[in-house]
Amino acid sequence: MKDTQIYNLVKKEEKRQKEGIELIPSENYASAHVRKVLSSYFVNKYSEGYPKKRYYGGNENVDSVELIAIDRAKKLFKVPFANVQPYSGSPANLAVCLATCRPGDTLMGQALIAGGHLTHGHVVSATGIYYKTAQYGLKKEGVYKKEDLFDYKEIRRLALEHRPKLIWVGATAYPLKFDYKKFAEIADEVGAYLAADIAHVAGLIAGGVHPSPVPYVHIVTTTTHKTLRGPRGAMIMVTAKGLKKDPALGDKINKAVFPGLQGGPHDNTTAGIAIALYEVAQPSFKKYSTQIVKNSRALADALMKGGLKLVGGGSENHLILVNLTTVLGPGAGIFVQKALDMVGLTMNKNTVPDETSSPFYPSGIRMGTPASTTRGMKEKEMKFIASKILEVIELLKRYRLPAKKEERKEYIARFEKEMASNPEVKKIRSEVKTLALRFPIP
Ligand code: DSN
Repeated sequence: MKDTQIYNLVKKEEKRQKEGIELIPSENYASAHVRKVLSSYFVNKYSEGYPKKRYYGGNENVDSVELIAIDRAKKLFKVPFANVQPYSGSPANLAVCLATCRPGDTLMGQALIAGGHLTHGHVVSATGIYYKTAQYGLKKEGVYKKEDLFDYKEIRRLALEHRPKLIWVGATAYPLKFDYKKFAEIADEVGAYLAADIAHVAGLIAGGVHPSPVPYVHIVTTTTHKTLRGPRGAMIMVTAKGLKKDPALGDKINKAVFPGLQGGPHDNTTAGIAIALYEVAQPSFKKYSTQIVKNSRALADALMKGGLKLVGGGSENHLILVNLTTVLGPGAGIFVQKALDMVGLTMNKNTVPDETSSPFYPSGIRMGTPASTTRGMKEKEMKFIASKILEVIELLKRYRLPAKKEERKEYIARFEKEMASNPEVKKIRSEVKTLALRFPIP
């Protein structure tokens, strides 16, 4: 029996990934070993509980796998406690809230519109529904300069006013390094737990090219599939500072993950996490993470030379956030995302800190270099990619997002039709494909 419908889609997705260049900064290619273990016999097992304390039998091999994954996480990030069971980043963050706050307590995080994550207390997330939240943004002025974009005076003022139990530091769209010490000073002053969500930069931290929050924060969460190049999953770690503040914090995290929030862990994913952490600990990963940052800087520099305005005045990590307003008007992210998709350059539309449009029609695009660097691309290829992005943007200069909402759907459909038959788009598509095929995916 063969389900040809799904099989054909798998083949199509393989072709899409091979022939295009992935620039979404939160995506990457897991190694062949990681992908293989995801379809191993561990996929069949139930193992609620924790190693040596399971509810069902037959878990002797699962226990060993999970203990190895925990041990590797602890060694890699230099922490005394790790839980590797969260299904992904959002449940991991909710588990942290569950472990540290009671429903109705206040937590604080970076606003989504300013580059933060939904699970740091946005109103539509469970973290903003079951908890009161205070959200901080970036500085009002100077966010296009290469200097720390946080307004610590304002964050401190908010913390003193709202007295949160938990403060989040970490973002999904922030192109510079974090100063975790400054956040710790504020959290310590108000007696809050400080949790660093390092999902985007975990691989850079492990590779030594981004500062580690571990000396300053109590809790660290990360997904395992972004710069860590593992399977889709997550980890929650507690630092020595966290255990000093609350010796039961590890137990509270464990209880929040299971039985608080989840059922049986995905043991095949746990095995994939263990393999990914082994790969991250190899010397070649340091070279990889160093190259991610070099590539991001090269791509950012070439885009700025081409006249684009970048949040943070460039990139210090793996990520670039472009404000398109000056070249294409407000709300132009959708045109750029769609047109670049057509030429095989995948990235996402994103809000910018001084957004004048809306989250669905934002004025920015977000891109990054983890996936292309995994394929072996270097600065030369980044310059080429930047030149193709600039060529596509040039083609878009005659389009503007209609101010009237009811006109947008039709306008965008016409734009897509015109782009699809544009010979220049076809030419760029073929150039991108030629480059992509020179750099195989794992
Ligand atoms: N979806 C992830 C990202 O793209 O940054 C965050 O959850």
